[in-house]
Amino acid sequence: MDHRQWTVVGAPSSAGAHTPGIERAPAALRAAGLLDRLGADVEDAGDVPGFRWRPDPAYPRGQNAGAVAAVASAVADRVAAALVRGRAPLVLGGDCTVTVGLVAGCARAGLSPALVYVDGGPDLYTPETRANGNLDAMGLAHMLGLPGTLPEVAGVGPAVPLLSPDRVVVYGDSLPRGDHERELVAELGLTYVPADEVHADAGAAARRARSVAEGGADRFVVHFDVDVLSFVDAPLADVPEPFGLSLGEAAVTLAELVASPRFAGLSVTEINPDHLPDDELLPRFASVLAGALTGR
Ligand SMILES: [Mn+2]
Repeated sequence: MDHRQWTVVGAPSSAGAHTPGIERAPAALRAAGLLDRLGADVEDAGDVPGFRWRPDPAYPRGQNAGAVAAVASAVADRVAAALVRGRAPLVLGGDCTVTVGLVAGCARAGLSPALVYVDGGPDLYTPETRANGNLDAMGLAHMLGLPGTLPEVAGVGPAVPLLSPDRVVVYGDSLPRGDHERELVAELGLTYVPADEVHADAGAAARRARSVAEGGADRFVVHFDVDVLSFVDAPLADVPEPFGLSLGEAAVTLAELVASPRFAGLSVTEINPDHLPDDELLPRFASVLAGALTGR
């Protein structure tokens, strides 16, 4: 896997979050040594213009939608430029809506990718179902073009919707039965690999996700929200989740997905540097992540 040529794109934006903080993650990941660990041929495409969260009283149910769309569009440009040069984009968020940019960038490069959505929740809310109005809980809903989603965010790519349900794998959450998003996953017919399946055998769970993604499209991308991790084990996320995967389970998952010849790119989202308990966790995370991405 050392042959994979990564192009890092920073997206320092918390536009879709509840509060500021995660816009500082790309700089923190660079300072933690992530790029040095990504092989000899890593390239840094720099940061897109960022946005620090602020309240959006003009549209409380879909806050900062214009900024979310602008950031995603700028990410899409740099992702497309990397893909057409045969490189693998690694998008450093930023909030989860940067993945709209990853998928839209694939579309701008002429691909119709599948998406493996590794996240503590599948981000299937819409402005109608999310009172907080934080768009980072609505990214996948916008890529699927669900009713009630905002045209400026759903329309970042050349195609609307960007994704069809048969090209989506929802991976790693611990949502209880009866949960709104979990019911939507079933209703939409998305492939579902819950946390329990990963705990039982992370390699097997990842192989199932990979095989569905490989069968769904010529290429696929991966979204990795660190809130899929158990917050007590790895307190990185903007929004703490009590249940979750271990860092080791996430690493096994990412390594399996990135090893696929159909893998096209990855986003890493929702790291809040203010939540780090010490100076050790982020370098350790960067090392584990880079190991998974380079097959080491
Ligand atoms: Mn998320």
